Parts: sequence; structure tokens; C-alpha cells
Amino acid sequence: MKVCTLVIINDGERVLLGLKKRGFGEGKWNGFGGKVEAGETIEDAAARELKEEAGIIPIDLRKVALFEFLFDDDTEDTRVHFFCASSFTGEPQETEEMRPRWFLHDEIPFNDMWVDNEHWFPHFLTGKFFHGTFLFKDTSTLIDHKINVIAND
Ligand code: 6OG
Repeated sequence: MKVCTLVIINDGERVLLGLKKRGFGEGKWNGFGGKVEAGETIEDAAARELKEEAGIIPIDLRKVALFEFLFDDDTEDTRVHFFCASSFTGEPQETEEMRPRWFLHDEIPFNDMWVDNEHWFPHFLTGKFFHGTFLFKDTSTLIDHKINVIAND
């Protein structure tokens, strides 16, 4: 199982997303993240990927969810540790991998995101901690999902 991070900046009115320009999830808007490397903590990996992909350093990184994405086809199953932050240093900038953009909370581009996003985004925006399990037939077809809200903070 692949272990990844995902970070979304939420300033209370808008979220910062990135358009993935290459690789797994190309052409989709998502948070910033990638594989956890040997020898680093998950939180360090989250901050490192955010810096590499959007050019910013989170100040108040906190964990908001744990996802498992399971696939019926050959795609490798993935566990994603999901974090958010409301403040950061630096200016979001386009990198080789991602083009960042702010979206108002009611203008999230669900049609151009992973199909799971519309299920968990409302939980994320209310600030709840949750676990999500998503079963895919292939990368564009969601068969089943379950979201357990664990706590309110
Ligand atoms: P690299 O493999 O490029 O990082 N990710 C997913 N995010 C969502 N919302 N849904 C999925 O469903 C995902 N699968 C992977 C984790 C991939 C990045 O994409 C996220 C990482 O942030 C299948 O290193």
C-alpha cells in the first residue's frame, strides 16, 4: 500500500487547490501532496510536498482525515494522510507539478477532481476529523464509500 500526504490550505472563505500537471491524477484539482519517504515523519512529508508543489510553508498544519483508496483494477491501493492549514509563509506559485488557485467554498470544481472529493469536502469544510474508505472499480469509477466522523476538532 502506497502512503501519501495531502494538504489543503483553508483561509475560512477559500481553499487553495492545485491543478496536477503530470503523473497520477493529471488534469485534476486536488490538495498538494505525494509519497512519504523513508526516514521522514508523515507531517514532515506533508510540509515538504506543499513546499515542493506550491512554494509555501504551512504554519498551523493539523491533521483532518485519514483516507484509504482501494482499487479493483491494477492501481496500487493508497492510504492518504490529509492535513489542513489556515496560514503559511511565502506566496503560492506554479511549479512543474502543480498550478495553484484559490476557490471559494461554494465554487469547488468537483467535476474536475477525483470522484471521492465531493463526498468528503463538506466534512472537511465543517472542520471535523474523519476516516474515509473509498472503493474504486478503476480510477474514475467509485463503487462504494464510507465516512466515519471521529471528532469535532
Ligand atoms: P503522487 O502519487 O503524485 O501523489 N491522491 C488522491 N486524492 C484524492 N482526493 N483521491 C484519490 O483517489 C487519490 N489518490 C491519490 C495523494 C498523489 C497525490 O494524490 C493524492 C497525493 O497527494 C484515488 O506522489
